[in-house]
Amino acid sequence: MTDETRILIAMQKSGRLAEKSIELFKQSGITVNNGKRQLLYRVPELPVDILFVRDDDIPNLVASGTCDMGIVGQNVFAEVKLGASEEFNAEEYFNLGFGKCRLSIAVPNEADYTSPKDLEGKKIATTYPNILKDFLQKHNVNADIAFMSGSVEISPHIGVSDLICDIVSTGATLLENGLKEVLDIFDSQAVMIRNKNISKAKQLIAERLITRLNSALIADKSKYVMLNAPKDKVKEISELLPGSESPTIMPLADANKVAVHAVCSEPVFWDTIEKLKEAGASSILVLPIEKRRM
Ligand code: PRT
Ligand code: ZN
Repeated sequence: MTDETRILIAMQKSGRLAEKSIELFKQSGITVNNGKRQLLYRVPELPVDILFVRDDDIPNLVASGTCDMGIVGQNVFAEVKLGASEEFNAEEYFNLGFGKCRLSIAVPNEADYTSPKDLEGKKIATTYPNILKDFLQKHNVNADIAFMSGSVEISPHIGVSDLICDIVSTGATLLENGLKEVLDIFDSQAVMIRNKNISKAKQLIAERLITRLNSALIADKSKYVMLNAPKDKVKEISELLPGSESPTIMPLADANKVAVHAVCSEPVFWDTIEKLKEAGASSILVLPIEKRRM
């Protein structure tokens, strides 16, 4: 009988998602310690326990109800779900915005590629046979899938495959291996998944946790912008501030200018700064917001 008063979340023990997951929890005011010998961690601030495992095990741990929720890449979740022989009792719950990558088809630099039809009869090496199979079926293409658990990028050079279907982030690995990315078949990011039959009591805890994570994610994107603006340009400059509702306008010693302070809920990119300057803004300061309660 599981404890109905706490939820158990599966998290990657070490790897690309581990650090970011812990960081997000910390930004949400939740302490997580994945001490090397510790597999189970009891969060002090919320009725939440964390189980540290390999990412590949997370979808099934959640689908089976061993864990209530889990943080995993959408690529791994889709791969396990597509390969499940019976009803899969886990679902995507909340996108976490980190761990972004894509599953792409890549061919040797010298090879030609124009459309999925060019994959017909080819041998494709991948760690994601189910997602690839699903893609090929949708495009009515018959190809031979060669499963590899790692080092997929070297397979065309050693004659194991004609081309590959692998995770790409910056594209540097493909470049180093003389391969070119020709088709993105699946976009991924880290996602919180949950068991479909989670109890009402646990659902309430899950919602409390998600509210906290969401507020940290929003705060991460939000910036506090301070600038000085000519009085007659305030309206134009305020409209340039991304995702800001109503900025605070304050007088300055120079009677022709005012100070504008605003919380921008969307990213403030360099081009926004350039536009603000062009519109007459000066002394522009963009500050991170540590946390925002909702
Ligand atoms: O030990 P465990 O089984 O838990 O971890 P793992 O080694 O299986 O996974 P890990 O930690 O490498 O990745 C976890 C998740 O991070 C993946 O399932 C993706 O959802 C996500 N992710 C984000 C990535 C990448 N970016 C990424 N770049 N996963 C893998 N890569 C690899 C890719 O396979 C390729 O070898 O990085 C290389 C390509 O990177 P670029 O930047 O050169 O294109
Ligand atoms: Zn793994």
